[in-house]
Amino acid sequence: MKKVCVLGLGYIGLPTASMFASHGVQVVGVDINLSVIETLRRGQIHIEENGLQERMQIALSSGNLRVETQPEPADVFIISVPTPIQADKSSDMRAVVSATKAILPHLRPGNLVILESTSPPGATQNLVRPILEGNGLRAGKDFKLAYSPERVLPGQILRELVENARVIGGIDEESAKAGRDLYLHFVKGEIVLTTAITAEMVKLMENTFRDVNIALANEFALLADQMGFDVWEAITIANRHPRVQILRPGPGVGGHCIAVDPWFLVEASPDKTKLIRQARLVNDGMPGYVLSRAKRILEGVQAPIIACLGLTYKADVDDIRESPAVEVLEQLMLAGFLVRAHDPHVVPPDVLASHWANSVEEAVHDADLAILLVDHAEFRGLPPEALASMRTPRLLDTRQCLDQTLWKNVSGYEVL
Ligand code: SAJ
Repeated sequence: MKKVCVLGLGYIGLPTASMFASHGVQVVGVDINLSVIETLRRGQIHIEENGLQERMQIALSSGNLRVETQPEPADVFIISVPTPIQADKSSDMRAVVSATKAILPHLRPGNLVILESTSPPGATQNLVRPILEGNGLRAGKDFKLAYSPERVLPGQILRELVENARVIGGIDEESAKAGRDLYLHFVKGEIVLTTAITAEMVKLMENTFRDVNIALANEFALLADQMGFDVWEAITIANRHPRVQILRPGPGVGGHCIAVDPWFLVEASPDKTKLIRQARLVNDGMPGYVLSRAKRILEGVQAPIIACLGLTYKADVDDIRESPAVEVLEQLMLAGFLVRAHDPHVVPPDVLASHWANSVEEAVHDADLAILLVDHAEFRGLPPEALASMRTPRLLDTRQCLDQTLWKNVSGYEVL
């Protein structure tokens, strides 16, 4: 029976810790944020994720999961802390460095250390390994070290943790095999073993693939606006081709993964990543494009009020990190528009308290334009009557998520 210490109890660490614990493994979950630990000790979770509350309670009541603010001796250490980018788009690896340093006093011969945080290529070998070797133990000889990225989709994390294929990149073959034995506790998908740098690149390539493809869809939407064709219809028809699968345009790309990870590649090799960089810039330009559409729609309207529906980075989650919807809201405010915001999944941050509406009705009342920024389930079924109390009913649907049979010919309705 192994004891696993999971460092970082966020969107990845908490589901992973709960999953191991509910499959009979003794787990110590560690987070430096005391309020997270207190919330978890009360049996509550600090993030929204389908089924996680129940899974965590099963883990806690089994006695297999404990949560602490400091790591302790274990057989396996899993690092799942945030790796954001800084203002200049370079990677911020401080959390990985400090989590690795926190493991060091507890590292014993025979241990396995796994880095799960999305990291720049080479981080396992060049950043984590030297820190862990600081007390004289040698990676590969005295302890095992591997990189195994999380590839789960927020909103479906618990299912995908089990069913997705899992890649484990060892600094040597023994490390990769030890990782496989560990994840076999709950992973039912294929487990693929490779080298650490390949596993790091697999993760970055997957998210970059998606980012570049979304950028292409967004660029088609910009062309459609200029040339006067319906981008959604054109994409639907193009996708009937057996080898074409164009993604969906939208107000931009958010979240802590796809909007971030491609920059790790740009940082690693600026010369070789021109397409990747350009795709990031296209996607980051979309909130500004939504602003320009709003300005065009509201030309000549005196002191217009805009209702923003949805603030999260995508549908049916509570995560507003790197959210293009928040960026749109901020740009509208900077441009001097009066705004209201409503999102059924979000507790309003203090800065938005005076702009917050608790329902769609409250948000659109007397407004001149509603901008649908997130295709939450709560919004998808909105009927045109939902706009009845607006000063003039106008809706910009940036996700084409409303029922087109109801909305297509409604006056004041536009899609991105
Ligand atoms: N988006 C579009 N158009 C699309 C698809 C997505 O504008 O056609 C936008 C979304 O609205 C959102 C952003 O892109 O703002 C990203 O959403 P997503 O659903 O594509 O991905 P994430 O960030 O929730 O999760 C991704 C997943 N990666 C891939 O699909 C390659 C997931 O599997 C990863 O585990 C996750 O990143 C991660 O943690 O890296």
